[in-house]
Amino acid sequence: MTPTITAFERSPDRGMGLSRDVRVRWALEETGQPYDVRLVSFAAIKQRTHLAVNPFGQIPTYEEGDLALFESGSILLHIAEQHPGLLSADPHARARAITWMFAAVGTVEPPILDLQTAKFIESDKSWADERMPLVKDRIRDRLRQLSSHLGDAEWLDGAFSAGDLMMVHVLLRSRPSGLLDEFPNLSAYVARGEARPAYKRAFAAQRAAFTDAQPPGAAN
Ligand code: GTB
Repeated sequence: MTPTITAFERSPDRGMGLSRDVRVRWALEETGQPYDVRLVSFAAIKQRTHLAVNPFGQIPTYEEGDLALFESGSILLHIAEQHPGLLSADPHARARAITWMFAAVGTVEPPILDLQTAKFIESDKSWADERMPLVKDRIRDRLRQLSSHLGDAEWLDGAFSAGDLMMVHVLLRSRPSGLLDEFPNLSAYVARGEARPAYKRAFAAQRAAFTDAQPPGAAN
């Protein structure tokens, strides 16, 4: 059965590929799975129909027959477990790839999200400017550790896996701040992810959804 995912009809990132439906689209593209997309508004995700699928009122969600999932990590793991291409058949390599998925969402993503909060939600606070260097340094700490682990390797643990997919997408969100560029091997790692045909298809699909939703000439 073809799954249906949700994505914003007008993504706040203006189609730059940063919204979390992109990691799900990318996983479906890597594994060659067709999918449908239900585009939703900010208002709609706070209403009962959507809350029945994601009690936190967020995208992405994933519906397949009578299975309804939320949390991009859980959706990605489900896809990777159902279809070959993102997890090794070797049990240890598989477990390590899942570890990297958790590391991406649980260890690397939180400080990157904190910078968004600092910039867009807390910027009017009296202490905002004073706190900003700390927020950025916490991201740098994680990027430095990851950079040191990756070294000259192509991917985090041998062949490209669901762990790389999640990590690349998490790191993309640190690029607009300029922090990713401070670590050339991580920039190159992200660029390798973006160069994958499956990523390009996922990016193009979310970009098209954004531009289709805009009045002519509004998107750039
Ligand atoms: N832990 C959940 C998961 O991984 O699925 C987090 C899901 C989440 O935060 N979803 C966001 C959402 O629905 C959209 S992706 N937010 C609405 C709300 O919470 O009310 C987050 C996002 C938003 C904006 C940008 N951007 O502008 O760059 C990037 C990503």
